[in-house]
Amino acid sequence: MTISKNKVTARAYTNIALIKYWGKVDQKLKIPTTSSLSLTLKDFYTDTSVLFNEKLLEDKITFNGQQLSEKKAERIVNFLDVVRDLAQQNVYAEVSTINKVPTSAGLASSASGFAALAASASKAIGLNLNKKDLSRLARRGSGSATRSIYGGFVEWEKGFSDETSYAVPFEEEVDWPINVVAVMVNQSEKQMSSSKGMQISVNTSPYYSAWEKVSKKALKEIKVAIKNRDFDRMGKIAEENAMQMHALTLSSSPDYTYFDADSLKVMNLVHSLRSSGLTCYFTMDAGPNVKILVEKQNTSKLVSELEKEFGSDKVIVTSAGPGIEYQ
Ligand code: 2P0
Repeated sequence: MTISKNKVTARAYTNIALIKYWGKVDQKLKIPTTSSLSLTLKDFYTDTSVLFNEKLLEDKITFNGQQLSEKKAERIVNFLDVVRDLAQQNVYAEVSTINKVPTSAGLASSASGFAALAASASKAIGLNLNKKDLSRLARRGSGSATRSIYGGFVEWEKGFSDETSYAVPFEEEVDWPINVVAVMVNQSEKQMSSSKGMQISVNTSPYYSAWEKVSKKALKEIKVAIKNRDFDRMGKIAEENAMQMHALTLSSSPDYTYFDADSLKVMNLVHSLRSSGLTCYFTMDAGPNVKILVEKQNTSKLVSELEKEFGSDKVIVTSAGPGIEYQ
């Protein structure tokens, strides 16, 4: 194994879960309680460059051009330790990250962030990982990053150990004209991190075992809907699964929520557009922004309705994106 003399740059795209991951059985290894399924997105990504350098006395980490404080860098340094352990190397790294994802606003910046870091750091240190092992490594950074190794529809099989918990592509090349419309109602950092929130739910929500049961069934059903190109069925399952996840936050002790007033407004608008014949479904993650699934022929109508209510700067249209890319 040889450490690269040149910096290695990788790009990873974020993903939105249609069947959510919300809880772990193992905190350190990030083994989830349930399997999940996502769609990788085209317009939200992270570029990360890594160079391991014998001369460094500590890891040096910059994020969007700013050097990170020790506290903010901690999670990244911990991840680099995992990479160093794996490669049996004791060298510090220079890491620079450019994010095209609003951080901590529920658009899974940790998904693209840790997937890009896993890809660039493992290659820079001289590990030549296949995609399965890259997915396992990305999982050590952030659960949702496990899925961002692949493009298109991706399933994260929960497994039961470090060896058995990784993502597999369900449909990498998506030839289905669907869009995801993100409504950015609020870009401020979230109060409750997903790591913390999900564990409170696992430990305290009386509905947690029901969640494990229904999401297993929903995963099976959504895969059939995707294969059959049944947009209505896919959207309905995804919307229901998102609300069932958010019911876990509301039923936790202490209770918490990622909804804010505008999130509810978007959800209500989706319901009313749907009853007026415009087929679209929403999903929401660990932040107030709402993502709407819509078929391409209905996108412009949906966008104009959203823009009337929230303004054009708040509405972003994207679609299926690719897996990890090296530059
Ligand atoms: C998901 N989310 O499946 C779910 C749905 C948010 C809501 O994965 O603790 O940042 O780092 O594994 O991956 C966000 O949680 O949490 C997430 P950790 P992560 O996309």
